[in-house]
Amino acid sequence: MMHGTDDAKAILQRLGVPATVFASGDLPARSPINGQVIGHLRADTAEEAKVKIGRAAYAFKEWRLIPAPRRGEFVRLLGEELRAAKTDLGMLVTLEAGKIVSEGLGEVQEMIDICDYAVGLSRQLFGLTIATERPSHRMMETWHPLGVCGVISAFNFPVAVWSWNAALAFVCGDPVVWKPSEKTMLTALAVQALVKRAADKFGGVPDGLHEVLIGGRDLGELLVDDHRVPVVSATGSTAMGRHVGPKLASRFARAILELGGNNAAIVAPSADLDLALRGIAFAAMGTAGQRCTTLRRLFVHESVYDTLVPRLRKVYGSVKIGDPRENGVLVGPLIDKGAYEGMVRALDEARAAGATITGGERQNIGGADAYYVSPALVEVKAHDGPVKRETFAPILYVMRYSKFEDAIAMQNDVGAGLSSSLFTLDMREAETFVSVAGSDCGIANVNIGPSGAEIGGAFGGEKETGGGREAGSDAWKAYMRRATNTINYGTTLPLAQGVSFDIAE
Ligand code: UN1
Repeated sequence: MMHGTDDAKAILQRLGVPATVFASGDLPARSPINGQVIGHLRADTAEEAKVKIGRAAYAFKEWRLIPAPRRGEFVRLLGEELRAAKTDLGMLVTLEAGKIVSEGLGEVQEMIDICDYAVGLSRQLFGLTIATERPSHRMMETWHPLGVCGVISAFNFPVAVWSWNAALAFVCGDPVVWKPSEKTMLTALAVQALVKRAADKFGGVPDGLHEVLIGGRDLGELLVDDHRVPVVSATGSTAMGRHVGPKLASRFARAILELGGNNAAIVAPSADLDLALRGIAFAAMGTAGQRCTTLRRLFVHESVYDTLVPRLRKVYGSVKIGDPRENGVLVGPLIDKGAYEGMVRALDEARAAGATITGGERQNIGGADAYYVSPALVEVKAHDGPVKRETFAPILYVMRYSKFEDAIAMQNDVGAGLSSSLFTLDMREAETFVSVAGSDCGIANVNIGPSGAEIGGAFGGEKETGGGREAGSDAWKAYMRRATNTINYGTTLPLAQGVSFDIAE
């Protein structure tokens, strides 16, 4: 068995982070695998953070003038660095966030994918040419770089969510100032070193194109409040979003919010139950229930409940929990004690309301400072109480339904609106689910679970999830500003709407 501490240090050094950076300071970086401290970092002071934002604002003046396809070349080089570093960076994600190896690698793959996407996008940042009502006029849209993009990211996808924002921001002409989670600062430093490698290869990247703020919530606030940052993409809880959203609105900055989810799956009578079982297991237990897209609520039709749920109970009882580096382990640790306590609270509440719980116990793995739990399958009587809020832990609440419309209504009857799914072979149900009368979420899937989206689609959700969209489709538009241009190449000045305004001379 590898030793977490030494491993992380060796990886960081290979990725180009000098040992001095994580050798001393007030901020301990811990591994949830065993609770051990794997480094110490020094927090940026408010003054230092402001200087970094200033450097990024200065870099904008230069970066915005570099043609977008050239900016794309920088992102292509970054993608190459990520390919070369995939094993190391993936393992660092495993060490710092506790993901199983395959998911750690998957997260880095997601970064590579968005880089590839952004390279192509760098030649497609186009606007429309629009018919004008005036003769000898042309009307068009131009998309311009917006300015410094602030990125606030969470521990659970410590690097992929950064890359969705950064790869797009870079090709769109925006520098990035990144405030990573205090729980995953080492992966952020590793990424910063890889960005630097790509920048050195590119040559001529302005100083300050990418800055990392190391520290606590105060630095996130500072970023949110700084008028030199016109767009902030923030990933985290709905509570965080309620705080950040109004602050950004008060200075008319753009907010890309990716907040809580309380994602559901509906299993209909016609569902392929083998497929549903696999889909549910990955979505509910994967990443130890710590994805914003994790499956948290399951509505099973009464005609298949007694076939599916016992099978699910069996899977819950047999899934391997343990050190995420070990072969065969599917469920690693919770991030910390707070996460464990949140899980206990939710389960206590459900139990008090009469739920039947399979699993949910703390496991004796990794020592006193590590928090491993068996995933909990919680059969509830009513769609109420803890079922209706997000607990960032592997808890799956299961309920019966009899009418499809009721299942859709329950699935929509929560604050969050991130992701949703339906298992069915009935095309009427499938089409209804993805129609306006179906799921109210930003992501609605059929015959796959709610998690594990690929980068080509826009990622994000409605209602208390915050409304932001990141990654694919036209999410890039949030990182640019649109100018509508009307050009008169004639010799007269016809006014729109037939207005006349004849001056005497
Ligand atoms: C998150 O949990 O913040 O769709 C992001 C998914 C991943 C991203 C999750 N591609 O589950």
